[in-house]
Amino acid sequence: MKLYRTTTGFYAEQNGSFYSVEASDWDQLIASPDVYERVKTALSGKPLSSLDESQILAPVGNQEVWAAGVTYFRSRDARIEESKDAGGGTFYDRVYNAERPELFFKATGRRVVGPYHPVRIRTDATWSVPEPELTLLISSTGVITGYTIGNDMSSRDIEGENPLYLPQAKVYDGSCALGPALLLTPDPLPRITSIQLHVDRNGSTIFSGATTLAELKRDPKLLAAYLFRDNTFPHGAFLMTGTGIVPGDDFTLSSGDVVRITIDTIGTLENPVA
Ligand code: DO4
Ligand code: MG
Repeated sequence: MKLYRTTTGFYAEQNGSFYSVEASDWDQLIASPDVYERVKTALSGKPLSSLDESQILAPVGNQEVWAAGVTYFRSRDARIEESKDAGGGTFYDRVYNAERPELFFKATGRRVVGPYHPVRIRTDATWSVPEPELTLLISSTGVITGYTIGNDMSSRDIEGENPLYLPQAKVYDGSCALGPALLLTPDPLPRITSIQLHVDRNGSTIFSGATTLAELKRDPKLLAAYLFRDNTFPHGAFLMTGTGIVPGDDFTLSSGDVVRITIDTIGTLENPVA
């Protein structure tokens, strides 16, 4: 079952039919550990004929968005390479193998864009990439209650110059896209779930890549548990789980590119680059 936040209200989707969800407060709804049961009651209502895609908003209100890093071997390799001149390389290998994951603050709701809205590259960056990431919805009680698609836009030249610049490489207006829907399920997603990234420029695909959750080194439940250690999230939280797809070193995003991220069973998140 999927849940959408739109300009006209909240909607559940089951088997291609859409139902209005009676709730007035998005934060309260998605922070609840019972969000699945609460949204399920909508399915006894009259289905709508369709949902206007242009009305879909990012599924985030007052939640903080956090991100895990170096959770795939491909990300470890890429970071070692980009930071080797700065002497940062061994840190990435060490965090890939450590018990404690890398977790960093990514965005407030204000910095997040929804489907079809532009993500941004920093004006002072020269090497920018999208990072397609399975994103967890975590209730205020620390339970994973759903999933969405995330784009952790990143400035590789800035983080490569010095790992201490990570917050500047990662956190800025339009640096994060989430959506289009929340897939609500109490079950972990299968390891065969695929994540695909396409970047189009002038109508042609200039980069495509794919991975699966089998390549994700960390258990999502453990990532959520680390995030909730000594931290409370009254509105719940989103946690991006890291990228397993990194384009080659000669690739950088340009204004006008279109980024499409597809995750099996969740959907496709599409954003132009401003
Ligand atoms: O450590 C730098 C960022 C890592 C990251 O964002 C990722 O692996 O997805
Ligand atoms: Mg990332």
